[in-house]
Amino acid sequence: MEMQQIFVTRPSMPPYEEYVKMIEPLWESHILTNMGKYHCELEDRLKEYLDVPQLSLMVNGHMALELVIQAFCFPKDAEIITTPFTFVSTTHAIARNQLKPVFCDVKEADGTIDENRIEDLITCKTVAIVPVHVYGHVCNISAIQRIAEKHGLKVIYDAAHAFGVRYRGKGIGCYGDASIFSFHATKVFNTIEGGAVSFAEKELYDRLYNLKNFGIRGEELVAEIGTNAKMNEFSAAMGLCNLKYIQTAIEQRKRGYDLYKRMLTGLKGIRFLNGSSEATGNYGYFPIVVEEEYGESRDALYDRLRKNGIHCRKYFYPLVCDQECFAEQYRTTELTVARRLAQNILTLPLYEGMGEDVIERIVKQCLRAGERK
Ligand code: T4K
Repeated sequence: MEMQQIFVTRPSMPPYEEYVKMIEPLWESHILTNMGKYHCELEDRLKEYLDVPQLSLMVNGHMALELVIQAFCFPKDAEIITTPFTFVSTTHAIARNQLKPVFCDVKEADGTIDENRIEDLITCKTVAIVPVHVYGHVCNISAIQRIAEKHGLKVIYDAAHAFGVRYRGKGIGCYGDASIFSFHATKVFNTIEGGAVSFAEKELYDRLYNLKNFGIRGEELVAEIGTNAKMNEFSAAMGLCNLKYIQTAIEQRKRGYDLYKRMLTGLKGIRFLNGSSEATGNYGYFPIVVEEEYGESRDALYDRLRKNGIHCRKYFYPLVCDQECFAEQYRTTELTVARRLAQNILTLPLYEGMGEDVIERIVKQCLRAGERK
């Protein structure tokens, strides 16, 4: 019998009939995009679910970040302090705005930006901080806010991984000047491709609207130079269907996450990253750190799992600053922890509806190399 292949994630999908029923009216209306009915409905529903004051829906998480950075109109060549331990999109969004990323080290415990190292990197050119709630782990929001206020900087959170996370009783998108979310197929909540920006300042809504719709304000009026980053009706319909099941999706992920933790706890050389105790989790990822005492390198474990049909990911290796497109282009900073983490990190498969037997199969492979403490 052929071995079942397991991938790092598997998109959540609503019941087929529900989606088909949802998209059927599109054959009547023929309105397929450009802020249609489902687009507006999803924008409202997400504002409510994410518990944020303002929200603008986008075609994907990347454009959400690229456009919100653009919306703040920072001077060209200004510097933005960010993390190298992220998906390349975070840095691309900064660089594509002709701004300079300055990479700050991260923390061993959760992989988020090390707030104690930010101030040393601030120069007269610094305009903003773009931290990432990596794996849905919440950054040290109060410390970052204090630094930003002291130096007059904007804070734009890359919350691509943090859908539905609540911190100190509020939606995660309420913090900082803005946050972006990703609704990509591989995320906790998906619209196939999609994303959003959340923010407090009302005026930002019009600005983002212009940027995502060519700056069009009327049939004969283009008010500014924008691009096209609108979400279409098929994606919005997928979002409306998936949103109905989000609670179950997160609960199922939590069950998988807890089972992994129970079964791997005590395995020599395997360390977990922990999110803040003041935040709720969305269990989007299950990263482990493979340390020396494990007796096998992260890469060897990755290869062995792969040979056994288990396709993990080294999220996030190599560090973004070491990628060919960025290497040696920006100011060098000390990134000891980030380098070590990137070298040892492995994200194990986790998704909605993942069977216990699948997790047991993965854990069995991990146990083969490690020794119980
Ligand atoms: N900021 C951060 C911190 C991010 O992590 C991301 C995206 C962004 C910003 C930008 O948001 P978006 O513009 O993407 O909305 C994946 C995702 O494509 C990406 O969304 C995500 N982060 C990143 C962490 O992971 P890849 O290159 O690893 O994806 P891929 O296609 O190799 O998929 C991984 C596995 O998932 C596959 O082995 C199989 C499975 N899969 C994938 C897709 C696309 C499926 O089963 N079905 C599918 O449709 O980047």
